[in-house]
Amino acid sequence: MKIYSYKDLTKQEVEEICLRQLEDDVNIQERVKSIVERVKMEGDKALFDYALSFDQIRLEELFIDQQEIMTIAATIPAEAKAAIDTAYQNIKTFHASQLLQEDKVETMPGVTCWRETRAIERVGLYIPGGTAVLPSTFLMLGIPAVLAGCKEIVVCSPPQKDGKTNCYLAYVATLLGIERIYLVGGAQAVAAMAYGTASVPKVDKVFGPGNRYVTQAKQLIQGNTMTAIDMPAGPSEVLVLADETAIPSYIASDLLAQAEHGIDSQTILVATSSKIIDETMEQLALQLQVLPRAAFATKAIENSYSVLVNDLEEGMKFSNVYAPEHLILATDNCERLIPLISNAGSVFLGNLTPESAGDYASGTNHTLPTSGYARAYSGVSMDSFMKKITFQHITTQGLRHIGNTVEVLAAAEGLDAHKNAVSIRLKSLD
Ligand code: HSO
Ligand code: ZN
Repeated sequence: MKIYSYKDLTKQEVEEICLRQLEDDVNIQERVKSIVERVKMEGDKALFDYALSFDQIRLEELFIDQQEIMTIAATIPAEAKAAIDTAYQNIKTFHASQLLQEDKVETMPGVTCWRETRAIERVGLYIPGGTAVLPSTFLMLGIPAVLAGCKEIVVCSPPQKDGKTNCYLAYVATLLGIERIYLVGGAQAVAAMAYGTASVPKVDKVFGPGNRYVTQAKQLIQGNTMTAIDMPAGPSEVLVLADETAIPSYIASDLLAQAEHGIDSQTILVATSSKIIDETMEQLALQLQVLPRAAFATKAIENSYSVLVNDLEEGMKFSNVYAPEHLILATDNCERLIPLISNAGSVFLGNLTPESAGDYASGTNHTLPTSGYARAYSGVSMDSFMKKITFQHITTQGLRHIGNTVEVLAAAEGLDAHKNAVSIRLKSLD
């Protein structure tokens, strides 16, 4: 892992090392375009064909139904069932707490404005199933979708080797009351949910992480259909900010937890002491030896780096330019740094708060902005599954108060019909 010294970096160099590299994009774009186009034109037929060519499965049907889901869910080991139950409760509690009703506001006497939330009616959840199947992602997307009251929740996940889904996803589906899982993966799943096919219903918004094909497909359908997406997603990443009180073996474990996601994951260590960096590298090598996914993690670590900073303020400056998906503050008195954070997806405070806790079970959502998008985007929350509709009501007294202001502004813009919509009413009041 490369080590930079912050004081030797120019502003431009800092920006350069904070850029996430996405190679191959033109290539992927072309391939995704043709997949999306084929799904749009041929619907189910394209999905059956892609299941055969990409997943090597000859599917009889594009989904498994409630009966099958229940049969598969029943095979879940007791320990995993209990863990999913605990995670489910915590995620539900945290997300339910976001459902606050805003007050009505009287901006002038007789002029009342307010907002009401309505669920997005049809949402599509993409649950990856490539190098790792992620029931945790099903919880993170399914719980807020159900709590928000989305009427139709379409779930797509690639088929397993047996042409079905696994017991963890099936069990989560039973908890959420989801009666069908579509066995469709990759860019074709995103296209199917955006355009709709004979089997897969069209949705209003597509959620979920995925590989570069899925990400590209989401971006494509966002531009070409009326379907929205949760956020542009890229490879997962973590930035650990550490001072002398940090524990190198813990830091190494957090870096590796991120690195094992995939070869393009990024793990950044920003530290105030080169001793901590050196000791973390030793721990990294040790822990890597016994990791089953060492091949992914090693590649990811090669793409990553450390930055030596003078103090934590300098470290926070770097972190805000990087805008990490996950920020771990492995520092003494870390609460004091909270006001300095301006860009991050989700923050983990102190030595005993690993990112894994948030990935699975503490309650916060793990669908977060990557690749620097944390500068402008938030992670998935209840808001992601709802729209806010504004309302207003004006009484006689209200119209008398606000009428002239509107008339004058409309005249200033040369929009007489606008002015008249007020004048005609004011006259009838006299
Ligand atoms: N770290 C991933 C989420 C995840 N981790 C799922 C394990 N399973 C992106 O936030
Ligand atoms: Zn993770």
